[in-house]
Amino acid sequence: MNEWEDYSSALDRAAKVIDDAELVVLACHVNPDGDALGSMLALHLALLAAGRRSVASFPAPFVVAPHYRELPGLDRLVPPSEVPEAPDVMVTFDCGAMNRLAGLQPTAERAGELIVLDHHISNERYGTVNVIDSDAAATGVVVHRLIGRLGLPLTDGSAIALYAALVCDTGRFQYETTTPEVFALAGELVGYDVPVARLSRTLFEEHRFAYLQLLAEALAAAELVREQRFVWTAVTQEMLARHGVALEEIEGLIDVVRRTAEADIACVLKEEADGSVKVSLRSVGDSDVRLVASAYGGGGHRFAAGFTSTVGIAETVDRIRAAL
Ligand SMILES: [Mn+2]
Repeated sequence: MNEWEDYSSALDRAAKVIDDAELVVLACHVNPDGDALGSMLALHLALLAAGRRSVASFPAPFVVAPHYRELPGLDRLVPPSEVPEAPDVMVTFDCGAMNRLAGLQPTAERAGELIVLDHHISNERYGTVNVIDSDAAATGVVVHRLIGRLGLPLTDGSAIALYAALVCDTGRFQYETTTPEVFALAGELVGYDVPVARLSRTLFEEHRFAYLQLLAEALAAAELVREQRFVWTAVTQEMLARHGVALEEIEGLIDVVRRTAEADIACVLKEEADGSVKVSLRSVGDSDVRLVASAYGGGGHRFAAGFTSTVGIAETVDRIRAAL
């Protein structure tokens, strides 16, 4: 079978498993982004609207970044502690590796059927059904096809969630993944009651003043390594505490840093409460940052990848520079 046939039959199998299930448990990766949340909420809302039993969650910390607050269905998520321990059917979203399920990994390991919906080329295919389209611009694209195969109608809520997934993972229709199919899907989605301008404002534009001040400090401290066309900055727990900003609030910082004209690779290092360092990498040139992230136990895409480091900020930067 070629890749597309493989994918298409996995999609059919996923639809059959979900259709036969009494209850489905949905989960996306830890620290969910717009695609993880949007793709999960879209299927959740479509199932609920059809009178199906669906429980959706994501691993602790059970906090949604403030810029996702307009996503529909957030009030219909449950904390991970309320997820059935050994579900017959579980579905994961945008989650390339089992360990990205963090506290919900044991639940996934106990699930009778584990359906993996994703578009990461690095996906470890840890499910019993792996529906992975590495050409898809977002996991939301895969979920849109699955909703179609399930014969479920799209609701306004599902359409908004899928639109958010698409607009987040294509960088507002600016990344190379923005194909004619992406615009066709976006066109279909905005045919529903999608508040395009309001979503753009909350997803990408609006920030608390405290974040802007932290941003100023992080940009002032950024370092440009001209000979490697590499730019990086770091945010420590001390900075977050001083500005009163939460870690999930600074997700968009990398998108500012990667604007640097003199760099092809941008990096933001975020110190977590436990002292580990979360590394976000972006490539705007030919470099494949997934290779760097994979070398340190992470994953992602050619142009956007990440990993977690336990050796501190300075040593992590040295290792990334050595890997470039
Ligand atoms: Mn994604």
